[in-house]
Amino acid sequence: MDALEIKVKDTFGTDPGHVTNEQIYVALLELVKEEAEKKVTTEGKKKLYYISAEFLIGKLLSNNLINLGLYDEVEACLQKYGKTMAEIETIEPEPSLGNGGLGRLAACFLDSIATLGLNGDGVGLNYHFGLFKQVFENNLQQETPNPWIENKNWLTKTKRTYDIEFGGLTLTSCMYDIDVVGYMGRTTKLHLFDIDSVDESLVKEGIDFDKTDIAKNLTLFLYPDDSDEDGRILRVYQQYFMVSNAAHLILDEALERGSNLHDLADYATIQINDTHPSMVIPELIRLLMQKGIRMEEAIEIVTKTCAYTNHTILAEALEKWPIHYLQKAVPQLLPIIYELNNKVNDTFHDPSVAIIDAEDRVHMAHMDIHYGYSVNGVAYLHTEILKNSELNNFYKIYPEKFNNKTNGITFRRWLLHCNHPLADLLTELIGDGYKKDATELEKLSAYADDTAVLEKLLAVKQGKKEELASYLKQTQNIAINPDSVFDIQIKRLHEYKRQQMNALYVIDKYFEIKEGKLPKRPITVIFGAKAAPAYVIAKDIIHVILCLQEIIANDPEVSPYLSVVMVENYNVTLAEKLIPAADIHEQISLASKEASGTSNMKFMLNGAIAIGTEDGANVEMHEFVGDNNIYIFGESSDEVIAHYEKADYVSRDYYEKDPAIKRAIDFLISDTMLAVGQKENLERLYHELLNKDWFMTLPDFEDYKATKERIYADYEDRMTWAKKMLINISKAGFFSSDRTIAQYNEDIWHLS
Ligand code: NBX
Repeated sequence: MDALEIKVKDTFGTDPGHVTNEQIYVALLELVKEEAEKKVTTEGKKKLYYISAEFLIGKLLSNNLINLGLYDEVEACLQKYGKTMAEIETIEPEPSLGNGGLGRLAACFLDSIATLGLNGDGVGLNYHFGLFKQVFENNLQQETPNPWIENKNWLTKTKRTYDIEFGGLTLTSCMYDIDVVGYMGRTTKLHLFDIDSVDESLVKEGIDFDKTDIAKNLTLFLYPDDSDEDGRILRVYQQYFMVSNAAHLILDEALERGSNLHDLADYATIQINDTHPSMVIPELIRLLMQKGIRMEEAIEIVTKTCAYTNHTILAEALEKWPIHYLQKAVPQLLPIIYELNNKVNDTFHDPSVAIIDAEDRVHMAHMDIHYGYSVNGVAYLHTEILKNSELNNFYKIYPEKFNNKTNGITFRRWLLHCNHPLADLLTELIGDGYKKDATELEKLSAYADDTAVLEKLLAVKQGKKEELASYLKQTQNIAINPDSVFDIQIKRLHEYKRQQMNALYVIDKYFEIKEGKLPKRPITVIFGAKAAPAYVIAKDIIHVILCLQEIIANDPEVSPYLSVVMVENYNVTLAEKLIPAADIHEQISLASKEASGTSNMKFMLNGAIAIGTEDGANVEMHEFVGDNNIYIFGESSDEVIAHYEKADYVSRDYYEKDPAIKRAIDFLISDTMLAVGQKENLERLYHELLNKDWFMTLPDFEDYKATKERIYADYEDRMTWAKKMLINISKAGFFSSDRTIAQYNEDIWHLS
């Protein structure tokens, strides 16, 4: 009997043919948990704690089965009983415990930490509601709650609990674990802290709730709306709860393994994922002092233990907490933060590197840089910008702390799991060594001129496009033409990512088609994006895209040649369907603003071709594949930074100079748009683009348009295109998170 048959027999007393899909799901869940438990890694004196407010893990079942080497057996067994993994997978809810790239990166990193057999765990929060579920109504985004914890799930409640003190309130934590199964290797843990008193019934309409009752709402939501003060203070409570639990756990485990705490840095290293966990620094100092260590020494110990990763140069995303928030939520940290600040001021006499600024706000990143031993950016260009401009004053003080760790993705989820036909083709051509060592993908380049192989590659892509088309039809009632070019932009909605530039291009194309200039092949432009609930302009951009979708679909002159689709509730599960089906992917951020990007890597691995700016990891991709295999356009990061320094960008100049831009922007408030859209939203975006446009939509438009024409024309030479696909795949090995994690370990963590 197969493992699944045994499990179903033990649990339900029958065979898989006589139970529901839900029961099969439960049996597989148990099976995976048992198998994973056998492989837990705990070796090594030193342990890594990757603390992150987000772990966007996605569905786990198929991925875990693949990593355990059980997938094929289970799939074959299910087939015997007339079922498929695809059916079973639909039962699993997606844990959406993250916003976007930062959270998904943390999940990829855990997979690689486990796969490489490193002694390291993730630490975060057990949000009861993940990132909101997006629904579209009247071409507008609405947010609804997104629960994911059902009776049977991946969480295992442990016995570990701590009393966490806040100003005037003590809450008892409990720790849940999720097994992180590495590829053919070992298992590590994701520890998610929670409290028992959370009250899900606080959520009544939409995603609003009473933000003041901390004992009932502490872990209710990921990133509760922070457009008001109560929401922001709740975030401070959440962050402190996360890091205080982490600090207790770290000290306890170090003591258990023989540390005397003076030597903590030999037993623990902490990676602070952006500034959300930064309070771990003062908290650890506080706890060490409680254990009798003098402050000076406690500061030294912690500085040798903590390392910080920066994910953004956007000023508004760098956390600065008003002191009075901390005073309210975590008064016990203030004496320590004041002391850390005084030491900095006494040494450097430079307000630009102070921890507390003149407006009494605590700069979390500044604390990390002074009191951590490593500061890293997430792609070459990003780290250079940190060193040479954004954090230059810090770089001058601590050049030795700064290092780059270009992001990576796990090839298990983003190839083996999401694209079986491609993985099979690769295995047929170059063997399966690439599954363990991604650099072996290079071997593929031997087939760059092999027409039979190129034909097969195109066939795999076509199959995935057809799959996506039927999936979207079934799940969202969206019809797309699998014989059109799939041109995809999926990522959080933000002005710097410039979805609005893509939308203006769509409008331009719409006019061209109306004028009789028809594309050689129909084009399907696909978007997937959630906008932060309080980010008004981002929601207006979604509105415009949805309006365009409706207008074009209902225009018989245009719809045979162009369609626009915005998928609803873009998440990891949808990404796994969209990425393998893409022909072209859009990485069109304003140069200097996208720290790295990681969807670019996923698309590349799946044989899609990028149109992009020289930004984030695009720069490295460009170097790897060369000019012929990527479409780069637009101003450089130096040019963009110069615009900001000189404040010389005037969007209206572009509007007046370029008739295509004028026509596209005017269309936003045309009768055609107003017939399907909301006046308020459309006019607001129109004025924003004309009068402000902080993220510079217009300077690159002309070059973008010309580059799009080139890419669509090149697509028609199918063999040359297939060669580009093959070269992209063959050069993707560098972007494996196994490489990234090996570098973190080599340069920062030093785990055995
Ligand atoms: O982190 C993203 C960057 O924008 C990407 O360029 C990068 O590839 C990725 C991984 O390094 N940052 C990100 O996702 N940030 C957040 O989601 C975020 C969430 C809350 C917050 C600030 C940032 N307060």
